[in-house]
Formats: sequence, C-alpha cells, structure tokens
Amino acid sequence: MSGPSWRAGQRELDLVLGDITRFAAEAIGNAANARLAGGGGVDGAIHRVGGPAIMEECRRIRGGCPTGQAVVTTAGNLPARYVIHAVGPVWRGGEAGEAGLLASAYENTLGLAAARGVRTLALPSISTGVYGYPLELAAPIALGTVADFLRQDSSLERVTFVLFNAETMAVYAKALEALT
Ligand code: AR6
Repeated sequence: MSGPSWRAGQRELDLVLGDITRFAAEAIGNAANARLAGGGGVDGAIHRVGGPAIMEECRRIRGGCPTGQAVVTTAGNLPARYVIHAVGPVWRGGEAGEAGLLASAYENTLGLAAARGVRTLALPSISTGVYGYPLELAAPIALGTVADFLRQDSSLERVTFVLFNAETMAVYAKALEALT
C-alpha cells in the first residue's frame, strides 16, 4: 500500500507499507548487525528470501561493519542488484550518540547506492525493531537524512521506505508531513 511522498525536483521520497523483500528496487537496504551475522527482523527476511549467496559475501567482509557504517553485497534471489547492509545503533537512552549513528547509517547507505549509480533504493526503518530506537525519534532522522541527500545527489531518483506495519507507517507519515 502506498503512502505519502515528498519531492525535490525530479527526486522522490515515498513511504510504502509492505515487505521489503518483495519490493522492486535496484538496491535494498538491510538493518544488519556489526558482525553481519544475520538475525531476525528485516535482516532474517532478506537472507531467507535472498538465499545463501548474500551470507557467503557477508562472511568475506573482514571485520564486519561498525555501527553507523554500511557495506554492499549481491542481492541473491531478491528482485534487486544489491543489498546494502547498514548497522544502526542499539538504543541506550539517547545519550550515547545514537542520533548521529543512525543518520550516518543512512548516509553511508545512500552514498554506496549513489556510487554504484543506483536510481531506485528501498529502505527499512533501521534500528526501530530489535534495537529499540523510539520510532518518533528515528523517523525524522531517517527521512531528514534521505531528503538532504536527495537535494544534493543526482544519481538516486527515488528512495522508498518500505514499512512493515501500520504503526511505523503512521509515525513516518507524520514525520514526512513535518518535513514538507
Ligand atoms: N520488510 C520491511 N521491514 C521489516 C521487515 C520486512 N520484511 N521485517 C521487519 N521489518 P529490525 P533493527 C521492520 O528488528 O531494530 C536483526 O536481528 C521492523 O518492523 O529488523 O535495526 C539484525 O540481525 C522494524 O520496523 O532491525 C540485528 O541484530 C524495522 O524493520 C538487529 O535485528 C527494523 O527492525 C537490528 O535491529
């Protein structure tokens, strides 16, 4: 189900309710962990649907991926060319640099996508599941970071947040309204 969207010139930021593993985009963002070890949530779904080729490539990435950073792998069987694994912060109350790390996880994801000439990117709501980042605080950071990037970048045409449940969609929709 599609939700509201935001535009800057030819660039678009949309919200969609759904499962990111079924979404057609050139690159798909993952909410991974620093060991790139797989897990539950969106990470579990991406590895399950994408198949073992994604984990094989994750294992070859020495040192994993520090919090706030991102790495690219194949998308295996997913309808995308790349998966961009970003590691968001675990929520520790807000005084441990969480906001900066969350923004940086998105910025690095966007940077890797742009560097590969990706035009359409789907993103999950990083850190707001198992990692416990409060949705109301995460949504403006997620959307604001993508909007800032789209204002300057000329490679990405459309970034779509694929949100898994109605509550996440409602909070993101409100934050998107505040952005516009
Ligand atoms: N499509 C889109 N969004 C999804 C999907 C899906 N198929 N499945 C879940 N979500 P989480 P985190 C939403 O927990 O908080 C993993 O074990 C979910 O509703 O996946 O960054 C990793 O291995 C929520 O809104 O990621 C890490 O160890 C959002 O995705 C850890 O969890 C993020 O929730 C990362 O935790």
